[in-house]
Amino acid sequence: MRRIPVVCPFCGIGCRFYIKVVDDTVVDVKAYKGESVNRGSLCPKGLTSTEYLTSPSRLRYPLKKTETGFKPITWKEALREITERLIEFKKKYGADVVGFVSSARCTNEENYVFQKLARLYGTNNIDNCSRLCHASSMVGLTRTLGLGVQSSPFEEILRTNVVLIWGCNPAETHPVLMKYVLKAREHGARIIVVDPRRTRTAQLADIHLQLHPGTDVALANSLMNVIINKRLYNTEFIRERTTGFNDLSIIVDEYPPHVVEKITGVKAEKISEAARMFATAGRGVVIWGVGATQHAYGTDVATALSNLALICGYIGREGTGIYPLSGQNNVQGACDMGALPDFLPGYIRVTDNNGRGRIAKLWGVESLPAEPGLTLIELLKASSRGRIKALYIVGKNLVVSSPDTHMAKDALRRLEFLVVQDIFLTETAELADIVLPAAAWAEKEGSYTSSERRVQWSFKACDPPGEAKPDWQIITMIARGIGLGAYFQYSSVEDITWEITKAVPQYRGITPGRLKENLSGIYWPCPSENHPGTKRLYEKEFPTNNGRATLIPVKYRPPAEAPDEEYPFILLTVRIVGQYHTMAVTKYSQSLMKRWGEPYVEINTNDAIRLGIKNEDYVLVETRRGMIKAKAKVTSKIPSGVVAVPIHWGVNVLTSAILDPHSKTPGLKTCTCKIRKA
Ligand SMILES: Nc1nc2c(c(=O)[nH]1)N[C@H]1C(S)=C(S)[C@@H](COP(=O)(O)OP(=O)(O)OC[C@H]3O[C@@H](n4cnc5c(=O)[nH]c(N)nc54)[C@H](O)[C@@H]3O)O[C@H]1N2
Ligand SMILES: Nc1nc2c(c(=O)[nH]1)N[C@H]1C(S)=C(S)[C@@H](COP(=O)(O)OP(=O)(O)OC[C@H]3O[C@@H](n4cnc5c(=O)[nH]c(N)nc54)[C@H](O)[C@@H]3O)O[C@H]1N2
Ligand code: SF4
Ligand SMILES: [Mo]
Repeated sequence: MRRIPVVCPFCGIGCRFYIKVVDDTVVDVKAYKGESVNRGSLCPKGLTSTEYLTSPSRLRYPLKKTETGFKPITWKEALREITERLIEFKKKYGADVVGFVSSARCTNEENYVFQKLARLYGTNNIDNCSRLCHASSMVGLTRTLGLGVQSSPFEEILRTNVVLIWGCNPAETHPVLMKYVLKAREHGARIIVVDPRRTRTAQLADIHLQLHPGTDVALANSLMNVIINKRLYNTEFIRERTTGFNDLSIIVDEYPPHVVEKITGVKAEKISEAARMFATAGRGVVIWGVGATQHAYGTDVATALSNLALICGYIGREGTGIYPLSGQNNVQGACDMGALPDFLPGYIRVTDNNGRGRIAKLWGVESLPAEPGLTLIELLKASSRGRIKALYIVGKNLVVSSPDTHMAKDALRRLEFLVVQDIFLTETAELADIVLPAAAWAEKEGSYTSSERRVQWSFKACDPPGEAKPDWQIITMIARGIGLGAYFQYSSVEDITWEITKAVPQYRGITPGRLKENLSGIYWPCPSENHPGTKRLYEKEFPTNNGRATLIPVKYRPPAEAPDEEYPFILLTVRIVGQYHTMAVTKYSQSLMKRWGEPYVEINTNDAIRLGIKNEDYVLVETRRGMIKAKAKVTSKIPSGVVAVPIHWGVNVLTSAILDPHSKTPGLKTCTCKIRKA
């Protein structure tokens, strides 16, 4: 029997566990009890994560689309076709007609080589799934703090006095983080939850601010209004470590609780009580999720939450911190590696001549493209218009996860050439000209970076099925095929990890050797090989020009779609603990499907009575873009006028592709709808 240490392939908490292998067969999963984030516990997804690996539906051979469907082809044929087409597009139209979509499910090394391929091919048209969740936080926090990441490790939560959880339901989505919150509560910390629904997380709160969807900026400003008017803020911190307090005070003055009660539906006294509880705790943390960020004003919400933490001085000290949770297991790493249209590895702007020059020199080329590329949804929109002619998508089920499925499918169908590299024949792969079979997490090795900035090595436990290969190998083969072989001389994953230590300043001391020895991982920034890594950021200064954080006031703007006579309800798209995103992999897990196998629509009890809908009746939910059918779950946990649908069963036929102007994140979280009995 062998016990192979791996990192969970699902969420950004980054749990560590062992896979037990007997005679090359995976037999069991066992949580790692050492100094990992999970210290012995795992959620249902982690526990069942090996089930889908052996599914007979796994992709085994490269596939080519023919008139009669897909036919298996050899790797040689697949590579020839892809590389010939890539060369042809560049010659005929220039490199910017091709887009690259990277995977937050792949390793740092794979994201690194993929963005390198895009850039050496000649374009910055590369993005990853952070665009759908995390980008608003990245942009909002970069403008306030200088860097868009989680400031502190989760263990800080154990030393805090108040936990503010905003637009996030960790009881379902980050169960291992929830353990930290519950422990903090045992030690006496207070919990405040901001969510339109009475979620499993909200049920544990001391105060639940059940706001109308989309009114977050008004509520955050009102909390600050109380904190400033009652002088509950941290004068010293504001004076020494921030700028912009006066401007902020002027704007939040427009949001007294009695005014904001009318916008948010939250009672004025409750706003004041929460503000007092938060600001007077001495130590506090703010955790937020995609209920805060997936809106056309998501960047403003992230900015407002950053302001709120700053005026209380809840950054850079023990028991404090901001936690813009990164969703997928390696979305943090994908961004760190520069799988972004505006940033090179290590958050160097593509427009920064010096920084770009340094990377070009490291890669041994004269120059690199200096124009920012298109973001994820912009790539789709440009495909619809014929401006993007080919896409190479790695590990992303874009057809199902993007807003407005009809638009997304149409965009992909219009492409002249689509390559999808995945572990299953997903809805997106079905539209491809060539499908490439990838090895899954346990079948390859490499590093992943969790929401904590904790970089961990995952070892190989078993072989991939058929002729599937690790993503980094496939990407390297394609690079060689288009004449970039000299820049992709990697014979192992470690060769790439070493290059990352040179390209990404924050990873300088994070060598493959250290990663393999330290199963508990290393936190970036880690400037040298003897540096232990940095758990808590901003203790002395912020990475801004003047070392201070900037308080940037933001104003409330009403949601893009307001309920009207035709579409009187607000639809929320939410997650449940036992399913993951588009179900691309979880639908092959029998244990999860048995318990969490069916979609539903949460509807308020009074609304249901009014519409003649009983629990478990089939209902139709319709928006301006599409319709779904599912069973009703009649409940008082959701307010009247709001319905909620789990995202996992193709919810995006309903949603809209409206984008936040700053982060280009789509408003996936809410839109208006109507509902009736089927
Ligand atoms: N089981 C499971 N876990 C996951 C995932 C999964 O698919 N399944 N995905 C992972 C990924 S990639 C991510 S990004 C995270 C996301 O993790 P979460 O952010 O926790 O995910 P959601 O359930 O989508 O949204 C959180 C909450 O936002 C609330 N909400 C909706 N609209 C609003 C609003 O206008 N304002 C406020 N304040 N709240 C609102 C919803 O009611 C919901 O309870 O989860 C990760 N973990
Ligand atoms: N309406 C609505 N829509 C949403 C959201 C929402 O809250 N509401 N949430 C958004 C968010 S936060 C996110 S993160 C996205 C998620 O969107 P996606 O990333 O598209 O969702 P997944 O289903 O996780 O797809 C990941 C794909 O990677 C493949 N894969 C897994 N491992 C590997 C590997 O090692 N190699 C390769 N090549 N492929 C692999 C899987 O088979 C799957 O096809 O959804 C977004 N969509
Ligand atoms: S909490 Fe996240 S990382 Fe941990 S076991 Fe569950 S899905 Fe995996
Ligand atoms: Mo996400």
